[in-house]
Amino acid sequence: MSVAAVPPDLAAVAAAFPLAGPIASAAPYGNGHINETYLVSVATASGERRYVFQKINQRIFKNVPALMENIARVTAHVRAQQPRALALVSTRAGEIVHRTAAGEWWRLYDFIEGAHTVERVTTEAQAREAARAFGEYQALLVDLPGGRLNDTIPNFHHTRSRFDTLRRAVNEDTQGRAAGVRAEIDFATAREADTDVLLDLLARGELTERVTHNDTKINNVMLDEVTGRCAAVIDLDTVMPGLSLYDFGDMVRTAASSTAEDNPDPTQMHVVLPYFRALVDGYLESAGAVLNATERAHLGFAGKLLAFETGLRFLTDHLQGDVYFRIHRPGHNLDRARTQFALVKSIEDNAEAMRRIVAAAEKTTTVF
Ligand code: ADP
Ligand code: GN1
Ligand code: MG
Repeated sequence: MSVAAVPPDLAAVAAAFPLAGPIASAAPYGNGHINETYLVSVATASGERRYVFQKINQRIFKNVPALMENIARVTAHVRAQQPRALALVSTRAGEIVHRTAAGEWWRLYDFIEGAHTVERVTTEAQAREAARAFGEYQALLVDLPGGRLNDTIPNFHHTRSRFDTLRRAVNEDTQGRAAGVRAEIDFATAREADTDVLLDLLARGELTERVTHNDTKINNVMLDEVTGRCAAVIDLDTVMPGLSLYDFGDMVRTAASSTAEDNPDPTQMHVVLPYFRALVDGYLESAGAVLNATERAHLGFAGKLLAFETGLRFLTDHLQGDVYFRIHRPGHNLDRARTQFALVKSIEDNAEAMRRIVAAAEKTTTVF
């Protein structure tokens, strides 16, 4: 899992927090594309205790205090109802995040024991539980006190603006890569109209802004080792105002897909209908009462939109020189874009079957 060496200043960062004992070990952890995550173990009189340190990516998160304020509010609210949920550990000075002399931002979470994340769904039960958990999270946040959360990345899931950014990247072509990705650019251009569908519904008042997670990748939910039930929803950097369909769509993208998002062979990517059915069932079980008819009717479309949007973002990053998503090999973002677009195509080809799945779960008419 390791992606980097332990930074030499981790011990100094750790000193800012009231750890339960001296550090016994520290190692890079997880497979995220954005932040740097470290698992730190400390020795205590009663045995080992573990923590998760994260260095927040400031290139992407421009206003870390606003982001951390969101996380502190959301974790406090959720923990009142889910004792095992993600818990921030404040610094010795009582701050929710630590700023080093060099200007880096670090935060600390208690390690959630007895649970793990998965990179791929392998059973319908897992898909159902992940969707139920994210849906429950959504439902818990309906009555979050304290007013609107901060927009930590403006227009994060504004698919029209993601499309326009791709178009600009193509025109600027700073890396001279556009000629090599004509087919992908054409694929995106042919689907431009999709980018406005949810935004138009929002403008017409048929969709409602809610507090959403906005990064409901399957590896952002921790499942209990023994029961397989959700232990905690994690990775709250993008918790902010959004559409519930973005949350559902990203689950479809990552949990109802046949292979990893970066498989270099896009022919291996397709939508997995039994997992899609499990996601619909799980999400409706917990969030069904919160969702309106338009939301429920667009569950299938949301999967296509999020795969499309994420493909647009990967393709844009490829054209711009891989400045946003961490890459592990040359062409990594292009592989990711191609494989996302293969998923879009597969969802288009399976639209009728998906419509029937939602209708069966819903017993109402769905649109796609
Ligand atoms: P990123 O934004 O880079 O994806 P995450 O917050 O998702 O970062 O953390 C990366 C990985 O670290 C997760 O997929 C999970 O496996 C692990 N992780 C994160 N927070 C915790 C925690 N509190 N307890 C246990 N594991 C965690
Ligand atoms: C990033 O941080 P991580 O790996 O959970 C990204 C998501 C993308 C995802 C694609 C803040 O998520 O929006 O969908 O990669 N997070 C941010 O794998 O941009
Ligand atoms: Mg993550």
